Amino acid sequence: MAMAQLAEASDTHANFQQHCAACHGADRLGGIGPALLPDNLARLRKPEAEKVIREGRPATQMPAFGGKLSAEEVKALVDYAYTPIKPMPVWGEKEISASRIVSYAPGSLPDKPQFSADPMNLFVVVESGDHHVSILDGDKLAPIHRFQSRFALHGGPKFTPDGRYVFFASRDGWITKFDMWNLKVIAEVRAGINTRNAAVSGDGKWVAVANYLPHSLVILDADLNLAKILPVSDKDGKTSSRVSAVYDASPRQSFVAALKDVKEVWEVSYNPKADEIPTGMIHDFKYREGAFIPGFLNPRRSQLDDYLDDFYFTQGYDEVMGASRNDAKSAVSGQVVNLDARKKIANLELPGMPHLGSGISWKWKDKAGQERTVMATPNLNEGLISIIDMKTWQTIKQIKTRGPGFFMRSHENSRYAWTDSMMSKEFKDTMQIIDKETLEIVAELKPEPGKTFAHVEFTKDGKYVLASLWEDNGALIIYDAATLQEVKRLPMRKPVGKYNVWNKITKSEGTSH
Ligand code: DHE
Repeated sequence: MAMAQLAEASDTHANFQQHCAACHGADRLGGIGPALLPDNLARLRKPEAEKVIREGRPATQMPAFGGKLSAEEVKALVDYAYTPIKPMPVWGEKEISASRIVSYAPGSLPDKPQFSADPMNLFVVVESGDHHVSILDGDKLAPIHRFQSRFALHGGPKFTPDGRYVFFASRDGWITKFDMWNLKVIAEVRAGINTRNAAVSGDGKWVAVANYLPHSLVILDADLNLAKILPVSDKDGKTSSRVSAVYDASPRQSFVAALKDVKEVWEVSYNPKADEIPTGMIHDFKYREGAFIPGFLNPRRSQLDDYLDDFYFTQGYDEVMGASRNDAKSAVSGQVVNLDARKKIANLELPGMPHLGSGISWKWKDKAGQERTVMATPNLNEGLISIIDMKTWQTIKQIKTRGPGFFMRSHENSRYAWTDSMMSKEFKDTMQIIDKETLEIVAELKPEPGKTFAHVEFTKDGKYVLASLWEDNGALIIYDAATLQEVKRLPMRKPVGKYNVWNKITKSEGTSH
């Protein structure tokens, strides 16, 4: 390498360490941000990647570097990100199993809650300011415990059906099992190098982990022993893929995974009888014509016309309403996939970049008094909430909001749905309240001008709403869900998501699953 080239390479390396390493990892293997490797960037053309560095990326924490780096420096960083790492780090059976830490052996802790609070009305609050988790008593609206978490937890923590255990996933692959009744971390394992999220099976026996790196879906048992690694690629094994997300579909006794780089959706059965059902046969325990499962913990692939980056289940878990993040400007970016027909059955009219994973549903009466189930989704790119009729798949209303938002929440006992505008510079401090009957915005809350205000969760009975003042010296601001008056503040270090045990395990229609 000539001297000039060497100097350029070392500048690029220095720029990477200064501007990129904190989020994407000093070794480019990912951290709070995704891994920057040619495989992971396959769907992004280089000029687009340069634009992302210059202008930032909507809906993420990726800032704009256009003011700090020259066009040549940006180009050099992109070339660096598209250079393969050799040898690629391996994270397979040996590495996963060796990483497992057990702090309390199964069965060694008492089988009843070691506190007086209602175990069904506890909240788990992720505080990303100092990477801690707080446990709150949802009746007294007060913390009962706080502990250090792994670095950069992301996605919803997932509970076992009895609410006793909760599993957290960190962006760098750690899965943590926490005993809610004994308030103890009991086991941990590193299931990947760069992880999206985790799901817990409806029978509480399995944990599925969706990875970006390596390209795998990892199945653990409930004690975090490795059960199976499913390498993720297309049916010919030619193109491997990151997993966008995995969710539990309890009524189907399966995990459903969305893939980022292959146009397929995967369904992995955890039905213990799955091996007894020959592939291609109609199975009797859940009769559906043409449905079959290819055995226990094996993926059943459905081929799609488009990628599925983000999705929402219908109540029966038979359909997923999904969207790709390919073309934020396209008018029709959504699809409905029936998991038994194993194909797209409808298009969804969803402009911008809908965030279906944050969708919620409720029963709504139209002008003729006819009851319908509607689904509402925020939009990461535009200030609007799309309301979709879940029978006809038509968009019945687009509600204009202050700005692009990330999350939505409601509760069966509340007439209001809450949404934020946290992706907007001007209105990130404003929460808007939608009347679920009239589909109109009826109130706005801006408790601390200029400070990010987003993500709410209701108490078990739906009487109070806990909202995040999303700042390092932030707070949970608690509102009366009916009068919308503030009732209390609990100081917190950048509280992100919060999750109520009851709402989660009963799969309340107002919260994420
Ligand atoms: Fe998330 C959930 C994907 C950026 C905070 N986010 C999820 C889930 C997915 C997802 C698939 C559902 C997981 C589940 O329920 O287990 N998130 C993505 C992205 O693709 C995106 C846009 C880009 C990325 O960086 O990966 C992204 N997410 C963010 C953020 O920048 C947020 C605001 C801050 C952070 O901590 O990283 C963020 N995501 C969250 C939260 C949830 C979440 C708080 C859980 C929501 C819930 O209430 O269940």
